[in-house]
Amino acid sequence: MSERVLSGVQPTGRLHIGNYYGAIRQWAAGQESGAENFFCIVDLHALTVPTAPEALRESVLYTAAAYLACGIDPQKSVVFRQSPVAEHAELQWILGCMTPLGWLNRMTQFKEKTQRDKQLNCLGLYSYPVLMAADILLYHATRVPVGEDQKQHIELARDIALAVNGRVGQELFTIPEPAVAREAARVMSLRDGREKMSKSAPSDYSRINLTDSDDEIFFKIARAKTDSIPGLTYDPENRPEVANLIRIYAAASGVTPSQVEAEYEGAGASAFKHALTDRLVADVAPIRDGIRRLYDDGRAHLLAVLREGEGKAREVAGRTLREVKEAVGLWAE
Ligand code: AQP
Repeated sequence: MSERVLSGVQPTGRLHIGNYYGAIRQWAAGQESGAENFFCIVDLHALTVPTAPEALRESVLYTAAAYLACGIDPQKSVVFRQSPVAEHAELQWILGCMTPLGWLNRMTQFKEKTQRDKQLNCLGLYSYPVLMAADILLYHATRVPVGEDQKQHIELARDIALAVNGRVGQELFTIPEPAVAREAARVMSLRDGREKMSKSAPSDYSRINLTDSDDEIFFKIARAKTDSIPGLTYDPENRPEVANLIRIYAAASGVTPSQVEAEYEGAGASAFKHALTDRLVADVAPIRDGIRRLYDDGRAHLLAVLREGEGKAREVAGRTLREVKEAVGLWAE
């Protein structure tokens, strides 16, 4: 079978440069590789945190606009919502019955999210990685391009696939490989270099959104936390905020952190921040304009793209689910 790529974003708010450099930019570039591509808007996952119904529906459309504005081409990739393809939820149940609790107890994202917000203690958040395994295994994905924070979940999907294959005595599921972007594997907050840049962080100054204006990007980078050590040195351990800015610059320019360090060694923090702002504006401005155009004027077009994608996704997912039901002893028809 040819290579098949699957990935997704939770429609939980405005996308930021971590989502772009860490995940979506890889998806767009990979469209030319000859692989089959499935890009999902994982709206069932978004229900794991409290969300107003109208805001969630809007966020789904906004995320679809962002995918297209970032270069995902519906002629080359299947773009779809998770919830209309009911096979995701159905396979999740079957996989959940075969996933030891100990495996889920190791998941760091659940621990981090529930520690940060004590209200978040629902079963859905706990079993989130099993739904994610279903998302991936339904499509026999060979490669899953994600940020580093999701790598542990892909490893769990691999473990579940191997365990189920062993249990039913056949190669029911393809074993997926994670693909993590190098410099942008983990883009950190602009306020705290030890925290991941995140859509749901309370301060908008912690992230660069894909819809930020040029002025907002300028002010956010100008106010981004650094330290009092003179000069620009790449030292992630002792200078996490400066190292983060260097890595963002490297990701935006396609160079390594040491090349950035060499280029700006003698420059002051403000000259480096100006150069970084220019790089970010060059990447974000066309995406921002595309999102605005598609989201404001193209809602019918976005829904048509999603519905067409859902038709294609259902064909593949339906076939896999029938095979799984057969293998585990359920009536497949
Ligand atoms: N800071 C990041 N650096 C690199 N990659 C990142 N990703 C997310 N944040 C960063 C990658 O983007 C894809 C979509 O992520 P998601 O929205 O489904 O969920 P998330 O990982 O939980 O992202 P956020 O922004 O932190 O969202 P909230 O605040 O809603 O939880 C994934 O491939 C992810 O790795």
